[in-house]
Amino acid sequence: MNAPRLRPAPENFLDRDGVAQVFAQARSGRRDFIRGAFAAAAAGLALPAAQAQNTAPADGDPNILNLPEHSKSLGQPIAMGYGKPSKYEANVQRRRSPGLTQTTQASVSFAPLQSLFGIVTPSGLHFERHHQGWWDIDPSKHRFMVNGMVKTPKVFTMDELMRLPSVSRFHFIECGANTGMEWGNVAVPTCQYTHGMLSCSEFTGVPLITLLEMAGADLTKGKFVLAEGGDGSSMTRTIPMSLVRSGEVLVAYGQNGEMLRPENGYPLRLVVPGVQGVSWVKYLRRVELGDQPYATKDETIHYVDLMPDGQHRQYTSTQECKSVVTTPSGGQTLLDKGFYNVTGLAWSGRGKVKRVDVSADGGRNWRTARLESPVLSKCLTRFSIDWVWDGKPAIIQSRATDETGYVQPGYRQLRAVRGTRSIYHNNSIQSWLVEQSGEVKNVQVG
Ligand SMILES: Nc1nc2c(c(=O)[nH]1)N[C@H]1C(S)=C(S)[C@@H](COP(=O)(O)O)O[C@H]1N2
Ligand SMILES: [Mo]
Repeated sequence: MNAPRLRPAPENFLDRDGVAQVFAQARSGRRDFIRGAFAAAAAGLALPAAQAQNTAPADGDPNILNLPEHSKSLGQPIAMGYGKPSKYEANVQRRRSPGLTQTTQASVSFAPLQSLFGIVTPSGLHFERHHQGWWDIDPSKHRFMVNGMVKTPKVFTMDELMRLPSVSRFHFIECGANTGMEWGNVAVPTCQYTHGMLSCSEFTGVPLITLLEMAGADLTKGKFVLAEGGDGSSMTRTIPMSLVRSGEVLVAYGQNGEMLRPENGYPLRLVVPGVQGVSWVKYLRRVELGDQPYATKDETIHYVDLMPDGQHRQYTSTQECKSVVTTPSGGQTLLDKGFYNVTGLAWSGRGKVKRVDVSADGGRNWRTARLESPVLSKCLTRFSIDWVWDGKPAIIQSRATDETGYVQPGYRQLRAVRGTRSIYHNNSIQSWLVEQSGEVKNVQVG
């Protein structure tokens, strides 16, 4: 049995020009554009770090006793301060796609899902979506207000919030526009770009219901809250009280054991499990209790779904059940036939993932994958399955089912209902073509 060997996408896999070219070609509707991007990228292929470092002598080698430097002499002094990843991991980066937005402040950086293990996204690799740039706000000056249908409107300092009973929970956050470039046809080459507006963290904070109760909220008449951010984008979203009342919605300051990162909303953000990222208002400064939806710009002009009949659907906030194989995925190369651990992520905005099936023949046959623990509600779930590649072309897919019994649709099924001109809530089955050469490409089937 061969050890699994994968060549990661090299650092310069998609340079600025490469990506611009991919998007330009995608817009012009060409279906074979990915080939060009891959050829361009292949020119920059570097020897992977792990291979370059592999200087271990073979059996019988007369140099067998030549120990490497790190086994013979003193190592580095303690690192102290805030730790950093190995220099050999320098290609594991968030990446921006220049084709998507015109300015760096109103933009997205995608998480490198293909390089991650387990379910937690390291905070420094969490995807970013800013409508008007990020801020590093002085927590001693930050205030959070609760008003509207409450007896006593309240203004909290960070110190006051952090004295209250807190909870810590693992949840995914997915931008509603994740996979949004792929509605009409294949548009981007890697899993980072198809699915990387997705991350998962342990969030720590105070349930919003606690703060509403402290302000004497009218919980019989109050049906919705408005959440408002402190940045210049005037990010405002309506959240139904049914979610708030369950205790799931958090006013969070912690992420993966430390304070939120500035780009993720430091010092305070809303956590709305299962709901698209835009409702997770960052730099949270106010929540107002009301009796009807607020119909803000971010839920009437933006974040609506264009249906095939030309009408727009509003308030489609839940992220339906979805999954993606992260290894092997677009941009990677299988070096050899033989054994591989096929692995990926599954999630549902409606609860726990119940099952993931994997196909290696474009959906004709399916096998049920292993779900790695923990399997948590509204959280990423890691799945994996054994696969022996026979060296022939193969199409790898994953199909998730959640605890409500909902099954992730394929493109034919999804487009029959949603058409091809939407942006948001594309939860189709993803297909990766493994070519005879071992190169893996983004394709769409069924
Ligand atoms: N204040 C504020 N909150 C915001 C945004 C923003 O631009 N400003 N972007 C929203 C969108 S569209 C998404 S997808 C998520 C992204 O969160 P992240 O940057 O932590 O990944 O934040 C949401 N909250
Ligand atoms: Mo978003």
